Amino acid sequence: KTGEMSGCPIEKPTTVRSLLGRTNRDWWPDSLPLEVLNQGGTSPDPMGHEFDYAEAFKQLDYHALKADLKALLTDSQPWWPADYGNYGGLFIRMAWHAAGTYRTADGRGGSNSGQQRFAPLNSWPDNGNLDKARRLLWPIKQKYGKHISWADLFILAGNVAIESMGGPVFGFGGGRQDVFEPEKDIYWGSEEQFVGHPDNKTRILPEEQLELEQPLAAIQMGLIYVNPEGPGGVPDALQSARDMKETFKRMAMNSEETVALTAGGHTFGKAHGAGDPSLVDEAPEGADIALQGLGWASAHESGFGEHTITSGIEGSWVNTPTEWSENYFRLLLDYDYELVRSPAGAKQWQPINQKEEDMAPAAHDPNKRVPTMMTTADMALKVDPEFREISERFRRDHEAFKDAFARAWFKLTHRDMGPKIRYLGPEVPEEDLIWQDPVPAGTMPSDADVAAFKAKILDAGFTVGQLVKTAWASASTYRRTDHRGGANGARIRLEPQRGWTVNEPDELSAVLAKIEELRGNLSVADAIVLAGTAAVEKAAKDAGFDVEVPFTGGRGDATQEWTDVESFEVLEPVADGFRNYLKTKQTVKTEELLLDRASLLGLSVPELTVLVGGLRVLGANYKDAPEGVFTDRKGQLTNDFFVNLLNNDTFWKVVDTSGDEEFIGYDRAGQHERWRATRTDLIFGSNSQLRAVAEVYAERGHEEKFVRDFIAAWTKVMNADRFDLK
Ligand code: HEB
Repeated sequence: KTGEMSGCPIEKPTTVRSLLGRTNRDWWPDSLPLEVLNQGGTSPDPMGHEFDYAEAFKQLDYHALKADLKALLTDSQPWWPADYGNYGGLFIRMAWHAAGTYRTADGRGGSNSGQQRFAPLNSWPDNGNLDKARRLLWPIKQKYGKHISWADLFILAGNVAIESMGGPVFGFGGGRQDVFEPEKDIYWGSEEQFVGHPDNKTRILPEEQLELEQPLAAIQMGLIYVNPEGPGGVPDALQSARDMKETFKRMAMNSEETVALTAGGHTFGKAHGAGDPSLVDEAPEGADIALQGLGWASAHESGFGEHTITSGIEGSWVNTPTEWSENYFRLLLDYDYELVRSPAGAKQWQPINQKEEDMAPAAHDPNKRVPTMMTTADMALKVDPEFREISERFRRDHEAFKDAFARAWFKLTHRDMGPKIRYLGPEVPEEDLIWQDPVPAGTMPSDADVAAFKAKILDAGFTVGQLVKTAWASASTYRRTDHRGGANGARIRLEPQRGWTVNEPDELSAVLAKIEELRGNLSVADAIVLAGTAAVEKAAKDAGFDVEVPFTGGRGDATQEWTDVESFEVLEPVADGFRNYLKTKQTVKTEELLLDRASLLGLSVPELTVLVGGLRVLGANYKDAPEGVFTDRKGQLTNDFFVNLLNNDTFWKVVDTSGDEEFIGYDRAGQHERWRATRTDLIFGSNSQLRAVAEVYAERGHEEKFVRDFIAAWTKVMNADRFDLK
């Protein structure tokens, strides 16, 4: 099942996997299959299409909400009593785990849609007892209703907790709109058991170099990042540092940010491992119906309060777990530590000969003092030379630590919200931050400027395909997962994008130079989109359709200085099926990579189909390759791709030399080569659902529908990042 194919004569990569890996249905086969109702275009979202969260948020009494959150922190509930009489630590951990699933490779995960409410995240071992944190918030969520989303509430609760305990806060931006179903498009890995399960196959040994599959950013299934007890449960702090660096990097954090976040976070709250972890029952998604969505019911004594079992590690990091302090680095660096076991049996580190005053109050008995602890991951901040240097600097310079923590926390919790224009509320920081990919505001060009440029660029000697390709290259970097990329800013003319292989750098720079020369008052970003749009319009006219292709100007031009080259590198496509481009063969099928790109662009099945068919006949292939160009009038916007693909007189054979990526279409007699194609072309005839849509576009009477649908999908992509438009 895991790809061991001994005895199998056909040589195939053993790691072929689907784009999605294991899904919720694999994990929880018995959960109610509500997706049967999400058919025929019905949505599980009760708020409906018209709901405008930004508008609803604007009517929120933000300060009243913050006051209610603050009051909740110390309003301990008998069914889940607060440690030290303060839920602050729990809420910070909830916010961090909501944001911490973000990964740079595909922009997925993160806090921006409230996914922690749904499987698998609601049941990840690492999210243990965060169901209680969310349930504690329910009365407040209920009170403010549509004016605050769960997604925003998770993060705001974390902010209020930090602030109310005296910690530094950089700001808050609202605007995370809730979804009402689990993400269907996210790959969480191929492991068949969660971390901690005896059959979890991932055994990362300390001496092994970490081989973490892309795009994952956690070491094992069910963890947010690393195993607190050390790699594979081995308490080796140096190797833990190695894993922390890799996983935090994949969430866009450097070493300084990693140290600041971990130390700042563990300045608050405690870990829970009061007893035998085998007494803890099912996670929420598989739990008893009477528990009403809560999980991890524990049969250890009372099951809560001083008896709580979460990670299995027991104790607080510092002697003052409900106020911001300098104690984390002091205790970490001043004491020597010995390896001990918690009452739950977890490996953790305890200060040797700890002074009474450095011990912490017991979480539910202020008169009792207990030793503090460090996890193996915390010990990494002391043992790893690079981390150590940062830790010592932060200890000497507390202001630097405060600033670094506040900024890193803000980045952690806002990294997947896209440009600053999407942030809402009175606490949005003024300062621009480079990871927000800032783009200066543009101005709306005049109709005359638009018309003049269109005429000039169409007359500049480029093919329709060249202009279309350039606009596509600029706009199609957009990903709705973290709202990065897109045509705004014209970053296609900056490093690193202008050098990406998929963009054919030499040809691109020639087209861009001409666009720059002719653009007049237009921004470069507008001119790039307009050049492609004008070319599409011309292609439609040449095919006999007198249609207008909408263009909305107003984009700005970003600068190289405000472009974080390294952080843009992850946006480089390894494949772009729309341009029939494949950098290197992946373990995932090439057509799945096309699907992934379409998903990042937020396209529907018909939009995906019409775009591919249209782009092929316009001549937008990478290097102008012949594959999929099923027409003898390239450059005209016709439905020829579909008509010829579905022609019963053509049969297809794989071209032996290239494995299964390239095909030749022959006439039935097998004599004459008619067309060349890739997998991303042929999938539209082979997959039954895509074929059904392709048929619509190939049907007589739908020639104009094809043109109109193509233009609509094209416009959607060109404007995908126009958050300034409504
Ligand atoms: Fe943490 C808690 C681990 C990072 C914040 N943590 C915790 C715990 C553990 C951990 C194990 C316990 C849990 C229980 O309850 O039992 N972390 C960890 C690791 C890491 C981390 C491994 C990586 C390195 N954190 C972090 C961060 C943050 C945090 C970054 C933020 C910023 N945590 C936290 C808090 C807490 C914790 C606040 C407490 C909670 C309570 O109190 O409840």
